[in-house]
Amino acid sequence: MQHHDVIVLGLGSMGGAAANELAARGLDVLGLESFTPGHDQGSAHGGTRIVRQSYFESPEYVPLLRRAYEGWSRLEAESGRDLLTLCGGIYLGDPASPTYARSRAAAEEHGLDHEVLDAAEIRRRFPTMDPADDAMGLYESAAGYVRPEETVIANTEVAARNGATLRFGERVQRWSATPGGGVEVVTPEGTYGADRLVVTPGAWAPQMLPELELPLSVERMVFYWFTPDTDAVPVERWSQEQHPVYIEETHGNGQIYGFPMTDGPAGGFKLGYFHLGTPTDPDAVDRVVHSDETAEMRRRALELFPHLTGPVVQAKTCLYTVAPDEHFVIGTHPLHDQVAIACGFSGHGFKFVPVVGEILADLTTDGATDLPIGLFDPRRPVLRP
Ligand code: PYC
Repeated sequence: MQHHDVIVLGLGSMGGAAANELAARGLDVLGLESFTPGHDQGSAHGGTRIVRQSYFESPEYVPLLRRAYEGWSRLEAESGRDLLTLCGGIYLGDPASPTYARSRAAAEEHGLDHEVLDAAEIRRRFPTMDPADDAMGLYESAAGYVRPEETVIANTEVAARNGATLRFGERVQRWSATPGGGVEVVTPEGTYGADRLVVTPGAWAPQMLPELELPLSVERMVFYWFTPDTDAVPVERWSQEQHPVYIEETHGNGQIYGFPMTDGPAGGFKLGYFHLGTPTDPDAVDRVVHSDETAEMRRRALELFPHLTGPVVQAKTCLYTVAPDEHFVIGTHPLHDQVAIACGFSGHGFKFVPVVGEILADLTTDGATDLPIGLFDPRRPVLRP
């Protein structure tokens, strides 16, 4: 049986980053992945993911975001790939909405560069948008987007260059802790041994960590690319040179998010609901986007973007793995010290990819990390069965 220092189970966004970081630290890494690098069956596809720092989910994420931004620059340099674009971001809604109010609180608490805009100023700066008269926006220039497929490919390429053995198209059937304190992993191709294991299963977390009975909800989400009316608002006002990423909710109308046109007019203007997914089985997802879903998305999008009236260019499904408190699940496995786990990213994890790689490498090599991960404790009460 082959034996490695560490096996990484799942080479998507977080597993790819962990494999990269562990290989860079000189460990003998085996990575196992069911699909191909940059595949579209999980949670790391669709061309763009938001990066932002004024974090309404909790100000506790901000130090990790600062660290992640350093990691994004490092990964770009190591891989030679263009991953991160800072086109600015705005989080808007009625004054009491968490999207606006908590983003502002996080920015103020951490001294992040930001501007507060009222509805008239939002309309003047971003004429694609027609927010409610009482809306307020928190604008930050240090926001934008990253390229998810390219990121996964970048991490796996750099990991392989640093000596990691990466096996794609090989689905893990089961893993177990061995009496000697190591682990064994079984796939249809063989059985592999290692001193340590990193479990980064994405939407397959309930299958790969059944012993923890984590109350995670795997959800089908949809994102859409619509064509704007560029006679009403000129094309350059929709493009990433002049348009920020955005998240909006006003008087409980359902939080939406999206991006400027990042790939020219033919690529469309991408948006989706942040939440409101439907529970699914990751191996039996309805990948068809139905006309009633598209009509509902259009209805909601028009509330903020009255000129988003052209045809749908594309629509795609994607998976979220949602924890009850929507905070990540990262730490040492509660039953096995030699196993580190990361899952439950609840639809907002991608921007953290480089720092999650570091955390998982710390947990693997030292059994602990100096990075602040208390919020993500796999033993926290809300995760208990
Ligand atoms: O993390 O900013 C985010 C995000 C928006 C929609 C889904 N995730």
